[in-house]
Amino acid sequence: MLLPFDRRLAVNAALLAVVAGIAPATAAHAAPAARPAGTVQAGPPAPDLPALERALRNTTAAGAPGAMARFSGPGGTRTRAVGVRDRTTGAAMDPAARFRIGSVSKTFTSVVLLQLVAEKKIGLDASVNGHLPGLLPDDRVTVRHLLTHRSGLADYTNAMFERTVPGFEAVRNRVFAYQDLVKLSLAEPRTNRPGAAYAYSNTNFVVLGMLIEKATGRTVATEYERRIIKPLALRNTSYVHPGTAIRGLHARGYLHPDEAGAPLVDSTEQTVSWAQSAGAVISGQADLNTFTSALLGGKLLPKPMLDAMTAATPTDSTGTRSYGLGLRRYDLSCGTSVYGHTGTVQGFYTYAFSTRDGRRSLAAMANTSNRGGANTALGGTLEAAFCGTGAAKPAKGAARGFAAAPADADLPERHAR
Ligand code: HEL
Repeated sequence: MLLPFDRRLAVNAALLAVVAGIAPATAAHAAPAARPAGTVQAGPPAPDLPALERALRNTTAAGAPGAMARFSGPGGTRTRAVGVRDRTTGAAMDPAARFRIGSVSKTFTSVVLLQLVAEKKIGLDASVNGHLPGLLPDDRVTVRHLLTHRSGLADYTNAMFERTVPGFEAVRNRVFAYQDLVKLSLAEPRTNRPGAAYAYSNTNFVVLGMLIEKATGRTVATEYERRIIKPLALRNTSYVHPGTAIRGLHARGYLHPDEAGAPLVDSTEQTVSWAQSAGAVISGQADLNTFTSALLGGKLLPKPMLDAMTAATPTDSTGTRSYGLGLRRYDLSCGTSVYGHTGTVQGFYTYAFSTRDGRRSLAAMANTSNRGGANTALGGTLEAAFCGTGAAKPAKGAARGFAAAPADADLPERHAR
C-alpha cells in the first residue's frame, strides 16, 4: 500500500483486476477450501432483481424522473434503470450515465486523509489547529472529530438551504474559498463540545479538505486523482469545481421545490462550491462499485486505517445506522452490514455501499432531491441487492424502502423531506 505512486499504480491495477473479476483472487479473496461431498455451499444471497426493480419503480412513483442501480458480486454484475435521465429529450435513464454523488465524496476525502495519517503527515488525534493554526476557536477539535462528525462545528448549509430553491439559486454559480465556508459555520454557535455527540455537518469535511491541501501542498482534486481515481482507473469520476457542467453521458438532475405542485427545477449545472471536499465529486455507478469494493477489500488503505474507518457508532435510535470515519454502516434486515455513503445534492440522490469484504457492492441513483419519499424508496435497493429474497418484508402500511428503518433516519428534519 502506501508505496511510491508508480508502484502503487501497478499494484492497484493488479488488485483492481481481481475486484473486477478478470484475474484470479489473491489471499484476501481466496476460493474456499473444497467442501465435503453432499454439503450445500452457504454463499451470499443472490440479489433479488424483481425487488430491485420494484424499489426503482417506487422511486419514480415517489417523484423521481428516473432511477437506476448497479449490483456487482461473485455472480457478476446486474444493472436496472427506469424512467428518464432527461425530461426535455425524454432520453431513458442509462446505467452508464454520470451524476453528482454529493456526500459520497466524503468517503473519497476520508480515504485521502487516512492515507496521509498512515504516511504520518497528519495525526488522527491531533488538534486541527496544530495543523491549521488559529483556524478554529477551540484547540480541542481533533481530526478524528471531523471525520466522525463530532466536532460541534455547525453545518452552514442548514441556513443556506433553509428555503430550497432560493437557497440553491443563490449559490449555484458562486465560488467560495474554503475559508468562506468555515467562516459561515463559525458565525453560528457550536452544536456541542468537541467529541460530545454526533451531529452531521458539511463543515467537518470542508476543514478536512483544507487539511489535505495543507499537508500535501496540492489541491484536493489532485489528491483524489493521484490516490484514488488513477489507481482504480475510475474513468467516469472527477472532482469538478468550480466548473458547472457534467461532461459526457450524464443524467440531468431535478430539484423538487418546497411548494407543493411547483414545477421541478433543472439543477444539473452548478459549481457545488458550497460543498467542495464535502460533496463535489461526479461519478458513475460502475466507478462507485469499483471504489467501494476496492476500499472495503483493503486496496486503498492499510488494515489499521480501514479498521478505524469501519469502526462505526450508532447514529439513530434503531441502532441500525452507524457512522465511522467518513463512512456509514447500515445493518440490513437479513443481518448483513454494508458500508459506504449516501449523497444528496440538488437533483441527485445516491447510495454507494459494499459488504465488509468488498465482494458485493451496490450503487443506486435517482435524478431528483428534496423528495424524502423518493430517497427512502431508493434505499430499498440495498435490501433487494444484499439480502436477496431473504429481506424482511415491510409491515403493511409502512413506507416502502428500508424494512428496518428509513434511509434518512439519522438526518435532521431539513434533509429528511
Ligand atoms: S445532507 C445528507 C447527505 N449529505 C449532506 C450533503 C450530502 N448534502 C447537503 O448538505 C445538501 C443539502 C441540501 C439538499 C437539498 C436537496 O434536497 O436537494 N435540500 C434542501 O435544500 C432542503 N431545504 C445528510 C442527506 C448524506 O446522505 O450524507 O450529500
